[in-house]
Amino acid sequence: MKLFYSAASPFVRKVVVLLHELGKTDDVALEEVQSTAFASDAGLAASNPLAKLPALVRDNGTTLYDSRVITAYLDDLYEGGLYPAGGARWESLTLEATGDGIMDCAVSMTYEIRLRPEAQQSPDWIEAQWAKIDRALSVLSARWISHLSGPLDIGQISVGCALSYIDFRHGARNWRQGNEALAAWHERFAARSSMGATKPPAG
Ligand SMILES: N[C@@H](CCC(=O)N[C@@H](CS)C(=O)NCC(=O)O)C(=O)O
Repeated sequence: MKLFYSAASPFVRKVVVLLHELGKTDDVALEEVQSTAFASDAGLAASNPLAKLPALVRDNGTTLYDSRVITAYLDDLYEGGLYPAGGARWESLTLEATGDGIMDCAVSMTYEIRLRPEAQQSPDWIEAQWAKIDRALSVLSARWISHLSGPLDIGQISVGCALSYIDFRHGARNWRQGNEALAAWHERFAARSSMGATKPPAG
């Protein structure tokens, strides 16, 4: 299989962390692409009409996207157990959606700051996105620490990658203040070898 890949993307990182956790990195070749909302990579767009990363090309030639579909597929393929069965499944999926939603907001802020000409940037938009992240962090702190501290699941992987992305692109936001328990959980999660192996390069 082949994964359209960028080391800076938190959505891609989710997929690669899952592969590390399942011990299956050798099964998926990484194809690095430079693709932005303003300049889509042609090869990626041919496989995923939305031209978003990640996209997984399977050995039969069909492509899966987006990250949630890819992680669910790989977990199913390898019987990884990162999407628990029964009632716990909905908790894991909701936690995954929370992590993914934080990524959506944080990536949107990055695009506003890094891709749009300064005169066209909207500080109100950036702050509105941060307000969503801030609310989500408060809810993670208030209601999810026990789940985050339980057996590894896709929700933890998503939230771990989302928090690390905030550090990577929006480190000045000081998200740990007021979220001390979440910060302590993240410190432990970030020490996993899967996270160490998928650290984005600076820049
Ligand atoms: N919901 C998608 C979001 C993917 C996404 O936004 N990826 C970004 C990279 S971090 C991207 O490819 N952006 C390029 C674009 O918007 O054209 C997923 O979970 O895969």
